[in-house]
Amino acid sequence: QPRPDEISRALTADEFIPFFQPKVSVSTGLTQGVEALARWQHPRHGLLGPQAFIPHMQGTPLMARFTLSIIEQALRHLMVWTQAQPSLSLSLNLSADDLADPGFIGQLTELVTRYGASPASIIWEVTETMIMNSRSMANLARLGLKGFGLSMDDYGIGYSSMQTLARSPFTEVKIDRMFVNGACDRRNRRAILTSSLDMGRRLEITTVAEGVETMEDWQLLSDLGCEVAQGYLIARPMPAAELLTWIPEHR
Ligand code: G
Ligand code: G
Ligand code: NA
Ligand code: MN
Repeated sequence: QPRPDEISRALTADEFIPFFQPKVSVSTGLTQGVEALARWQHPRHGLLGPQAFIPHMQGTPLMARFTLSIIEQALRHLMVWTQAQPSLSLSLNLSADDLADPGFIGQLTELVTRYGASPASIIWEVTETMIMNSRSMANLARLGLKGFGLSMDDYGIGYSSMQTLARSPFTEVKIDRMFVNGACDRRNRRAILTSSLDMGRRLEITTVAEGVETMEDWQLLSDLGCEVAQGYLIARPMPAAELLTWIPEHR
């Protein structure tokens, strides 16, 4: 249970860093982009995942400081990677606090511009519950108008996903790993996966499957026409330095 002053200290010490997990094309195997996933390099407890700190930042000013820090670090890495692969996209997770803050969209845009990234190369990942209020929905629309990619994350585990998807400027649907993992031998999962992919195609947005762990999952996604895949089968989230050697080997 980290205290606020402990998190604040860690922010100042730059202990929160992004790891990166590749997203690859199912038809070609080529790397399309990377998702930044935050980690805490804790001086005593080692590497900690988001569950250990994000819940303790929510509803406090620490949340915005954290988000901006992760985004800025990720953009700095992206600048280097795009020299070798200009088409590489960067997926960034937003929190509910971020999206509800009226001033935040301006700060995000300013950061992206400062690092010379084009909005089309940045994909903001949001979950359905984050846009249940009108202010967040309006901010999402503003991001869409600026030309950013927008991904509905963890699709399928929410409440009114279809309506939200159809009414919002999403460019991508990311199907939750619950419907990807082991979908080949679980009929109900496969049914939801199949219809989610069909819906994404009909809405003409990019279909992404997360949590691909086996060759069987991969083959099924390929058979079902899923466009992009992410998961341990392809690569685990890794430090930026590792990705620098991973990408050229998987281009
Ligand atoms: O890999 P994993 O344990 O890294 O991530 C768990 C969850 O934490 C993911 O569902 C993701 O949405 C969230 N997460 C990871 N990185 C970030 C981040 O930088 N900001 C926010 N708001 N959430 C993140
Ligand atoms: O943003 P989101 O909730 O989707 O974050 C993705 C989470 O899933 C991260 O915690 C990441 O480390 C994790 N993850 C990525 N690939 C796999 C996978 O193939 N299997 C499982 N179980 N988890 C994964
Ligand atoms: Na995500
Ligand atoms: Mn997800």
